[in-house]
Amino acid sequence: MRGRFITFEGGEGAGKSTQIRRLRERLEKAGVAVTVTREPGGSPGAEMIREVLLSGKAKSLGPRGEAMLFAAARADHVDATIRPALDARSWVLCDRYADSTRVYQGEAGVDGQMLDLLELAATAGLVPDLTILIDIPAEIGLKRVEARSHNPAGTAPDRFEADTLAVHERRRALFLELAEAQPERVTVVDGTGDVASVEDAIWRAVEARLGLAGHG
Ligand code: Z5A
Repeated sequence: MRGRFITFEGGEGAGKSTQIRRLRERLEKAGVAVTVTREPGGSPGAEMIREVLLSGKAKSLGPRGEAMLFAAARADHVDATIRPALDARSWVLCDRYADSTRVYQGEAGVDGQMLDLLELAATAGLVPDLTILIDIPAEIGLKRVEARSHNPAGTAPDRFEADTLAVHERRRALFLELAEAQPERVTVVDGTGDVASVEDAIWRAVEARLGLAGHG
């Protein structure tokens, strides 16, 4: 049996990376093999494209050009990392996937038909079994990212974090619209609670939606 494919979505500082680490630990304790990966990136070719995108070097290509680069990175990631892991019966936990292109590049003006074409080209039909949307007000997420950037181990804001609060709020609304349109795939988890309570909500969603029987 093939592994399960779970993606995490949400705005900056929503807690995706934190919760992926926690879910990985819980799944491994339950005897499930887990592969953690991220977008843009997750394979050697896609990590090269990540650097170009997040540094802002590709901004001059415009939203459509950036969308194409995200799609090129995703195609390599799907082929080199995600499909082989699923075929090896590993559960794949992926920090962002195609919904992020819909929201970020869609908000920036790339039209729906173009996004459909790019998604098909990049994923060749690989759709997540479950998408966890961690929802928080943009202001809270940005404060978390800001606090992290003051930490000596933290990172400076990237090309997309630097956008205005209004842009971040529109992205949040688009993520919620997407979840409402596809409730069978996307579950919304309130990300404003403490790390442990968000972790529990995600675990309940994974148990309810995917179950664990037959794995491990
Ligand atoms: N992008 C795009 O435009 N199109 C696409 O197709 C794709 C991506 C795939 C990737 O950035 C950027 O690319 C992204 C969208 C765009 N825009 N930005 N920026 P990234 O991979 O570098 O970053 P990110 O995905 O936005 O993740 P993030 O900002 O690092 O956030 P996170 O992973 O959701 O959060 P975290 O690292 O787990 O937590 C952030 C901080 O909050 C950290 O200090 C935690 O300790 C703290 N935290 C976490 N949870 C909590 C709770 N519950 N309470 C309090 N504090 C918490």
